[in-house]
Amino acid sequence: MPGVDHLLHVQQHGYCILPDIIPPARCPGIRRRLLDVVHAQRSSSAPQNVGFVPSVINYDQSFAEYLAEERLLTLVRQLLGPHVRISFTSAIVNEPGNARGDWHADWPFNQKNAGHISAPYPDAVFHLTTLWMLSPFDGENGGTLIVPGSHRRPTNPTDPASGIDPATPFPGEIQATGDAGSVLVMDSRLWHATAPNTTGEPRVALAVRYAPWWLNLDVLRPGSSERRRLCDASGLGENSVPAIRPDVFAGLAASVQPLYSHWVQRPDERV
Ligand SMILES: O=C(O)CCC(=O)C(=O)O
Repeated sequence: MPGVDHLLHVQQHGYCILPDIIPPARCPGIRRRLLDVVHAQRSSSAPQNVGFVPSVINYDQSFAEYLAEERLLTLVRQLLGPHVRISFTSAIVNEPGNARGDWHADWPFNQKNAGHISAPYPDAVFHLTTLWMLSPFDGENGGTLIVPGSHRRPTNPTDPASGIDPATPFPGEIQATGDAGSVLVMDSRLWHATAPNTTGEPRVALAVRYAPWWLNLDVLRPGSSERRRLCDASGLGENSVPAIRPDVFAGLAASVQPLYSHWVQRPDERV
């Protein structure tokens, strides 16, 4: 997207792609580390042929210095205000043969989660989803499917009342593509879906989400009373984001620590 005003692009279309947030020469090493972690720690709840590890930063910090990269954080702050924090840090590997996923908007707009803002929701930026391309994203290996402009709609296909079949291709859908080291920045309301990887190589990514200081994240925290209360009351499930180990937090760069200080494991807490 050379010459594009990234802020305007996110506001108008719901997404933009920032190139070179990770220097391309660093990507193969980080990719290998993430594949090793996914091999050892993969979550059993992810779809078939999708390797997923929540709070992957507890196992590998090779990418951590880039979480506060200046161009990225400037854009995040323009959209969310000056005081931001990280809500999710997950590894996502689309392995060869994975299936196309359902259209959805991310937390807190996914209506299937216990912690969600009910549709119709207000037209405002509450949360950002960033997908970090450790592999190049292309049309064959699972570059994320998106519906440009869908972030301005007051609902999304996770809501049965939207009348949208989440499993069906949507008019105007495109695939987000970019070189390794690029970051896809999306308003979390943007409708998106996992794309199939029809190549023989894994598509390696990080999903890092940024929240303003005022957004209550407690429902995501394993063992929190808020989580219990909302899950029990709604009967719905919720993403689980394990706390950051204190030794991992202590080793993070001074520019990155403020993004995680709200989520450091307490002495009485398990990760
Ligand atoms: O990995 C992808 O391309 C999409 C991931 C996704 O849909 C999500 O994290 O919400």
